Parts: sequence; C-alpha cells; structure tokens
Amino acid sequence: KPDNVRVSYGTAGFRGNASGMEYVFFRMGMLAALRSKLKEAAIGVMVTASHNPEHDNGVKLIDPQGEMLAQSWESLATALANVTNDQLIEQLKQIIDSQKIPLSNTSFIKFASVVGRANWPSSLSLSRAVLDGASAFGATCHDHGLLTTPQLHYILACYNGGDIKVDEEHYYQNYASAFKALLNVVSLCKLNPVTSPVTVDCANGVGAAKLTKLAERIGANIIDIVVYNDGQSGKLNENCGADYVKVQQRAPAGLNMEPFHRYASFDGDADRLIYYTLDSDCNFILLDGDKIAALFATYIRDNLKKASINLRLGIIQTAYANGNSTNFLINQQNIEIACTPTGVKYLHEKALTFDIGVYFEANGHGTITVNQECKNKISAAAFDPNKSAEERFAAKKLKLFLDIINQTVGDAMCDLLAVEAILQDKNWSVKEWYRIYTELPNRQAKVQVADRRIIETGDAERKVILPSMLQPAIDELVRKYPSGRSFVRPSGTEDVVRVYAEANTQENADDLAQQVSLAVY
Ligand code: NG1
Ligand code: ZN
Repeated sequence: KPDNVRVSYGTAGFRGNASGMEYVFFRMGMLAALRSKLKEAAIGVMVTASHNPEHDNGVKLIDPQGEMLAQSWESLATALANVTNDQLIEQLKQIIDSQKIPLSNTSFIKFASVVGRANWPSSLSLSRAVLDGASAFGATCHDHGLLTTPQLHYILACYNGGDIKVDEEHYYQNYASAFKALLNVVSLCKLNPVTSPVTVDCANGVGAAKLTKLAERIGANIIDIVVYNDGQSGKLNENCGADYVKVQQRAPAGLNMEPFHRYASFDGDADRLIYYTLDSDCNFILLDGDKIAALFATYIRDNLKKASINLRLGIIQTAYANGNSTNFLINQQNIEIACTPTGVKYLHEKALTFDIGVYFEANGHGTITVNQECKNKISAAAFDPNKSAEERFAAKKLKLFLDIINQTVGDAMCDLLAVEAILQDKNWSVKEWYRIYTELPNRQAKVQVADRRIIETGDAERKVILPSMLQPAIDELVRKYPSGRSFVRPSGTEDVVRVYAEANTQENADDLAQQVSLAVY
C-alpha cells in the first residue's frame, strides 16, 4: 500500500486509477471471505468502473441476495483498505472480533469482471489480487470471467437461493423466456404485432456481447436489436455510453440518427439504460431514467387498476429527477413519490418500503422491487375464477411483466426488454412515450474545489447545510429564473462538486448552472 493515499468505499465501491490499486483489491478479497463466513452464504466481488474511463477501475462486494454490501460494512471496508501493511493483521482481527465472525466457517466467493483480462494487463493483476486475498482465508472462488454487473448480482442471488448450478446461460434463458411469454400474451390481441428495430450503444463494454447472446435466445423474429459500439474499435465509455449521452445530451459519436427511430445506451457494465431519438425537426430527445420510471409505474398502476388489485405502488427518485417528471407523476398520475440521496442503495432501500417500488436515477440506473407476497397475490389474481376475464388478463400481464425485471439491481438488458414489451403492448412508438410529459431543460456541471467534503447537504441532498452561506446564494440565483431549481453536492465517485440546474429554457438552465458553479467555486 502506498503511503499517504486514502480511499473510501463510496456509492459504488472503491474506484480509482487502476495502477497501484492491487492492495485494495487484495484486501477486498479478504473482506469478502470474512463476510461469507459471517453470512454463511456466497458473496460476490465485481471488478468494474461502470461508466468511468478505461484507465479507471473499481471493486465492489455484493451481499447474498444480490443486494449492495450492507452499509455497516462500508466503513469496515474503508478502514481495512486504509491501514498500513503493518497494521493489516490487527485490523482484520478487529473486524473478526467486532463482527463475531466464525472463522471456522467455510467461505465462497463468486467473482466476475467487466474488462477482458486477456487484453488488459492491469485487469489481470487486479483480479488475481482479489482471488489471492480471498484464498488467504481459505475461500473457494468461482471465477465467472466476464459478466455485466447485474448478471453477477442475479447469479449470486440464485446461487444463494439454492440453485447451485446457476450460470450465465441460466440468466439468458430466464429473461428470454419471460420476455417471450409476455410478448405472446400481448400480441394475441393484435392483428399485426409491430417489431421495429432498436439500436443499442453498448459503450464498447461487456454489454455488447451479452446483449447479443440475450437477443439470440429471444429470436430475431421477436426482437430486432442492432448493437452499436461493441468494443471492436472504440474505447470503453469514450464519447459513448449512457453517462455520455445523458450528461452531454447528445448521441454517441459517429451514430447517424433518424427521426423517431429508437436508440438506447448502456454504460460500461450494463447497469444503466437510457433511450433517445430525434423528433421531426431533428431535435435530440432524451428518454432518461425518469421517463423509464414513469413508463414502468404507469403501466403497473394501469394493470393493477384493470385487475382490481389493491397494492401500494411508489416511485423513488433523487434530486436529479426532472421537475416535470415529479409533477407528472404526482399531479397527473396520482402516484406516490419518495426522494432519497443519490446512490442506488438508498433508492433500493426506500423502494422496499412499498408493495411495488419503482426506482430510477435520472442517469438510467433503476429497477422494480416487489415482495413475494404481492407477487403471489398478482399470480393468484391471474387465475381467480371470481374475477372477470379482463381482470385476469391484466393480472397475467402484470405477473409476466414483473418476471422480466432483475429485482436485485438496475439491469440495462432487463430494463430494455421491459421498455420494449410495454411499447409493444401499448402499440406505442417512441413518440407517444416521450410525449407523456415534456422535461424541463436542465444542465449538469462539475466544479473542482480544494476539498469537496466541506460541502454538507440535507433534505435528500436538495439543500446545502454547510458552508452556511452557500444555500442562500443558490436560492437567490434560482429566484431569477422561471421554473428554476438548482442544487449542489459532493460527488461520491469523483473528486468534484456536482451542480444541477433546471429552468424554463435551455439557455436559462445553462446560465443558472454556471452562476451556481461560480458560487461554489
Ligand atoms: P456521484 O459521483 O456520487 O454523483 C454517480 C452518479 C450516481 C451513481 C454513482 C455510482 C450522477 C449525478 N451520479 O455518483 O447516480 O450512479 O455514480 O455509479 O449520475
Ligand atoms: Zn454502471
């Protein structure tokens, strides 16, 4: 471990420039083994830097049911990663004592990476570091090679649920058949099922090969997926991918767009999805996580209603959700909304407090949670002889729709299938979808400051608490712009302060973001 370097287990595990990070990966292998002994279940270790550039890398642990590492263990991870080599054994002893870890238990690690180890040398040594760390505690490691992040979450949850043979193929079979089952039902009532192609920018990441496999299992006669940015020539996340498209509000470099064609982008590890298109005047139209959440939630709500099933449905957003998406859901659709700080672990936790929780970050990371009891209720309604045929049909569609969702974590591939299925069912083109509400123009910016941690926020990151003069300054700027809203927060994954602004026009949103950036600076 180099001296004077501090790392912390942030929103998405540890992340940083790949060179010199072996010690972090080694220690996370050890921590995963200890956690596995404690939980008496397999633990996942994923090597990914998500939407970050190719020279970055990251590692995160996955808990037994495919959920993010428990928050109480994030601080243990940070402490373990930061001690000197001399203090390492002592720190491990402390963790073992404080968590009462039965060392004699066996441990099992499921491991995968999003980067090809053959053609990227640092990835190979980082992977070895994890495996070495895990075997220092005698853990048995199953190396799954290349997977998307959500695939590892899925495999881990199935494995710990008793399906010990689960593998990547199982993932494709499961979701391909769920999608086909829903489409079968949906197209029964149509004379001419429409299948127009969807072009998917895979950010030159692992998603390209995996999506190709999934599409093959479904069949080209049922879904027409054109893979773009498959990694053959371009670099990972460079001028492409969900983060680039969302933040730049433009198409990936080199993509020739046609009006009203459906385009989608994944990020590098395929846990984010956004859609976009051009309108008839060739204006770029983004359908981000907020629009996907609105599509999912209204579809679920409509079918619950048609099936006369009474369940509590909620949408969970962060401060980045477009103001008009929030207005649309609350005022026009009457759907309950909750807001949490950035980071899917917060959204996921909140989603679980509803019978059915739909959560999405505006950047396209999101999924749906539904507890087993509610799922059973929906399944039972599909066959309930006391219900009308129409009610049973709606319940059946809802059950099949929920089967397409990877409940463990946001999954770009599953979310793509879910969007495509709803559009088919509704007979909607992308045009009807983006018109459900019009987004307020918005802008994201980053400001580099000496120490971003001096900014403290409250109210789900919508207000700055410290330094105390900053929030009044932001309020004053916001007042100058119609429909203005702005907030700032320290990033959990980059050494920057993020600024968000929205207003009635793009010019005003840009202006407000710039003024607030200056106030932060
Ligand atoms: P930070 O760097 O804390 O803003 C970013 C995303 C999060 C989340 C994490 C993990 C934005 C504004 N922030 O976090 O939503 O996805 O990365 O990858 O998109
Ligand atoms: Zn990601």
